[in-house]
Amino acid sequence: MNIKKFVAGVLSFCVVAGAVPVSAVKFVDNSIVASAADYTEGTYESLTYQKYDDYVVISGCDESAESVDIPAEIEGLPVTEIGFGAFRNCSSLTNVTIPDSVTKIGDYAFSGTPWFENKREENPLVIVNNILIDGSTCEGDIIIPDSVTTVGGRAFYESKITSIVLPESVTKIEALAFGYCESLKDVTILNANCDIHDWHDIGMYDSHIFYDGYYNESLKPILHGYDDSTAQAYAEKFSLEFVIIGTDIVLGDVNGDNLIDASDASQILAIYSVQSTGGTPVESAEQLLSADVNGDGLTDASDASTILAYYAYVSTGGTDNIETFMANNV
Ligand SMILES: [Ca+2]
Ligand SMILES: [Ca+2]
Repeated sequence: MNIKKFVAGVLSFCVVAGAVPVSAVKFVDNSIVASAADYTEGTYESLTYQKYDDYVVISGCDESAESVDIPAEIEGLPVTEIGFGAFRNCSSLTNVTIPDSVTKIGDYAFSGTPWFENKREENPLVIVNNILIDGSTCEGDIIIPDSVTTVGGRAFYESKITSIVLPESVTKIEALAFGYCESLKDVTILNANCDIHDWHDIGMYDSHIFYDGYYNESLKPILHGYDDSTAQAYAEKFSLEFVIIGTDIVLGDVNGDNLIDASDASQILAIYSVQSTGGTPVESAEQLLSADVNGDGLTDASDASTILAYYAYVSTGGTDNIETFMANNV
């Protein structure tokens, strides 16, 4: 990632929100900030942009804009990024079209726009181009759907989530994704090579996915992941407790008895019942993962009914595994 841009973004946010003491700013090397202008600026309709050597970042928008169609290319270069807070003051913005070329969306990019608020009402996990940009209104135990490839910066900032499972599809977790989640106890990362944001090496104040240098470090979640994974290295680096999970998660076999049958369906409904009343299920992260049979991030009746359908299929001589069965029948 481009550190320089992010520093500039952090500084501008601090000025707006006054969230970090002024003394914090002195930790940032001014020579780094001063050289941030390795781009040229331009405008495209109601948008402002920054043109780098081989890509373009949307950096801002006319605050009165009501509808924006972001182009896939500007000046012949792909538009790959929407910058930190780019649309945050567009209080009339109700329509946004984002091209597939966009693979990174900065913190607070759409905060406060009607477009963003509507999306969040539809689903508290706001996902754009497979980037999870916001889950800050979520509470309790969360499983990220397996379409998501990136958990964006500050995605769950100050949320009341208590645990979260990141599927193998998640290849990147950006800065402060789980910042200041004071109820967060368990984080399971199922991609052994996940790129987990870590600023510790560059000599600035500590800032990574859970907190920055001003955080109460007694509130440390437990990381769960595979042996020899980036999650394990991360846990060691920041002195977080790490639990090694098994590598043999069997979809649908929630109780681990090597059968996929009605008892697993019952257990799924029990998990759903506990979660829907705000409780925390006793099941392990692996069990919760195997319970989300259809991989939509929810453990609910549709998973249970899929298991029952599969059980009926096997009972009448079917030999496909559950993944193949679902691919053919759902
Ligand atoms: Ca079972
Ligand atoms: Ca499900």
